[in-house]
Amino acid sequence: METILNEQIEKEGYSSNLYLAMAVWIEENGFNGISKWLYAQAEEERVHMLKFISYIAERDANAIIPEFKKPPVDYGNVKDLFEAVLKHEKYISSSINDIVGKSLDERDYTTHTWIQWFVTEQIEEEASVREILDKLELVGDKNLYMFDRDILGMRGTAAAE
Ligand code: OFO
Repeated sequence: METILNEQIEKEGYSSNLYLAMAVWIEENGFNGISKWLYAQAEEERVHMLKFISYIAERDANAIIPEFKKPPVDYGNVKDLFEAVLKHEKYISSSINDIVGKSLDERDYTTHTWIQWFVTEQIEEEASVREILDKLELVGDKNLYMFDRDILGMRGTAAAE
């Protein structure tokens, strides 16, 4: 269990860096709304990483801060970028499911209960990215200015600050 939880530290930390890299790229391309959404997302992923670190420590195990691979520097276009976010979130959901499965295999009901917060979080995160992709489909390439202006209304207040 300690190993798989440590692996998740790396995945959450990489998620944070990935969204940061996306935020920087999209900001350079003039989409300030989308970049704020991504900066807020990067912050959330950092908080997720910290939750794993403190849970491991609480269970009297060793949390290890890993090396992170470098995220890409170019994400194509706005739609490609959000497709990449969805793909990444699906990957994270499946790794959270692996932790759920392992906690049951090992009869570690404490971890099983604790990880449920992430199960719910992943459902919400995937749904919110799907909603964004649906909106992008609706507005089409010509109205990206409006999409960029409105995206901050599609998440909590953190991104709007
Ligand atoms: Fe996007 O999620 Fe962390 O867990």
